Amino acid sequence: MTSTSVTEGTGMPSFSVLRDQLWQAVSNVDDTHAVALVRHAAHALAQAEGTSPQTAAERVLLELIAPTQERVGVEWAANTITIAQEHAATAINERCVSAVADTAPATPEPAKGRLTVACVDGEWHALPARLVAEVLRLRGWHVDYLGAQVPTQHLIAHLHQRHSDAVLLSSSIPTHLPVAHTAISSCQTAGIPVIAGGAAFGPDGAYARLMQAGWAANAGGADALLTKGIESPTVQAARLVNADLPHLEDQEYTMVRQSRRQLVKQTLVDVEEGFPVMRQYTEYQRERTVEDIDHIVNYLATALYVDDDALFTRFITWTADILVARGVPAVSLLPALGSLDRQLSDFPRATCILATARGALSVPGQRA
Ligand code: B12
Repeated sequence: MTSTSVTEGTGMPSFSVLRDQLWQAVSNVDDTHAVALVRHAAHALAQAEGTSPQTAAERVLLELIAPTQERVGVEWAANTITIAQEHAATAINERCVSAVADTAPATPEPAKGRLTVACVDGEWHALPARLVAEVLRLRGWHVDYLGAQVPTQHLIAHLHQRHSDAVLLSSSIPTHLPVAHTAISSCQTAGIPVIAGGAAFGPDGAYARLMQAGWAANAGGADALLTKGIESPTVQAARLVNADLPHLEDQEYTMVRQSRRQLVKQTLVDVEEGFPVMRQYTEYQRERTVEDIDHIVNYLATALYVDDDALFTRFITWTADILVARGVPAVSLLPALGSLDRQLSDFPRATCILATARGALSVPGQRA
């Protein structure tokens, strides 16, 4: 990683050492140490390299805090930290973001333009959006940061009230894509350009393009796009989101969404039949199982929405890895997938998506 060598010879520890130190601090729930460390890193980097406080702050946000936050996810997935530790670490990283942002003065006027950064409705992952907002602010934009789960109608009202030049929408969880699509088309209908970002939109932003939105992998990419000038959509009568997705005509998405409860219920019955031991589950274990099945149905519906079996397969293999890390064999997902396959036998796209995921789970020697 180039960042490691950049600090060489400056008397500053390398970014990889700093990342380890920050990880130690957040995993020990030592917020005082974590905040002091990132603040010191921002000051020391600006001095050592003679860069502006804004550039140094951006690098600390993206090369120190963001990877540490990603590691939180990796360690949780590997079952090496608890959910409580994950929450504590995230809270500390949020404090670190504020501390680093405060090391660089506010945007000198006039700003490059006025932006709104928000998470789509239902989306709790605010930290990725916060990082984007802070970096754009450091790069000279005036940014209104609205945080987690912003209902679309309130977002639109805000954009009008504040005369935003563009809106940046963040989503981490793919099951929010249908809602994100509505938000994108509503903003565009109001004449405001949209840049979408975050893991939900797919590895290369394919789902953002499907929804006719701009896309950037990170804040730097968004800055470049905005500076170049993204096309302002012509104000038009409410754009029907279905026009972007002709495959929705087959109604498979709508039917799966509408019968979601029944699908979850029947899948639970079928899985219990296959695993009588489940009848001895505690109330808590049963609730978690229902929740897991509900996630599976929800991801299946989302894969139908964007017409991409890879979305569902990524979710199933991710779930399998989580289960394996907790001592549960990945094949335990197969009965649920089999039950859904039987219940949805009249739906060709759904059965095809399920078959691809089952194939990915059944690769011999893997995840069993
Ligand atoms: C912290 C965290 C939470 C916190 C969020 C708190 C907060 N204030 O943000 C809480 C506990 C609330 C949470 C909840 C859940 N989470 Co969570 N969470 C995470 C975790 C560990 C970190 C997220 C993060 O901050 N990442 C760090 C940032 C830097 O990375 P990033 O997302 O890639 O963002 C960068 C770019 O994508 C880009 N970007 C992002 N947005 C935008 C927008 C624009 C416009 C642009 C241009 C760029 C851009 O720039 C960012 C900065 O460089 C991730 C693991 C991970 N690896 O990300 C899981 C993760 C995202 N969560 C996950 C899950 C499953 C959930 C829950 C469903 C759990 C549950 N069963 O309830 C819920 C969902 C809640 C909801 N409705 O949204 C899964 C998702 C898996 C999947 N395949 O869908 C992950 C991947 C966990 C894992 N390791 O597997 N979570």
